[in-house]
Amino acid sequence: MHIDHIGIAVKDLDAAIQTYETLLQTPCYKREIVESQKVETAFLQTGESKVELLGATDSDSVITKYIEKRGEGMHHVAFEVDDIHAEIERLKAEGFTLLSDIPKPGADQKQIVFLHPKGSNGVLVELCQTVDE
Ligand code: CMX
Repeated sequence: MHIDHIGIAVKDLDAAIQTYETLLQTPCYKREIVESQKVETAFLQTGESKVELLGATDSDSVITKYIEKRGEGMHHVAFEVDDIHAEIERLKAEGFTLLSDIPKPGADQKQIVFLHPKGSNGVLVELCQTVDE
């Protein structure tokens, strides 16, 4: 596993893109709506990893709920894996709570699955695997 990206929940995606473009001195290279998650994402490359800015597209998005409860901030850490199905089985056998047994389409050509933050010291962990489009 390696860290693919860090997800940051933001209220205003346009403003956050400007902030992180200035901070990282690199342009946002992709914006993408993920309908199934009710989020709009924006990606910036930093070294071998990425920052994923996450804005809600709907009032019942998990990002809306997250910001209402905890404010803007670090939302999840995503680890890239070679075989997401094998990792799901391995982590289930180790006692982790997976939010789904089946990977779902995420942004940036990924299949994704989440581990509940209660089982990983308060951090929402995403596993992702790059897929061909
Ligand atoms: N990081 C850490 N803790 C989190 C969290 C997060 N991102 N989101 C919620 N929590 C905590 C809450 O603070 C709460 O803690 P307490 O019980 O101590 O108050 C607990 O988890 C339960 O939270 P909740 O508000 O009741 O929310 P739900 O249980 O309904 O949902 C979660 C929480 C993690 C299951 C849900 O947010 C989820 O399914 N997330 C995965 C999907 C997702 O986040 N998609 C957006 C990213 C999409 C992408 O990258 O493409």
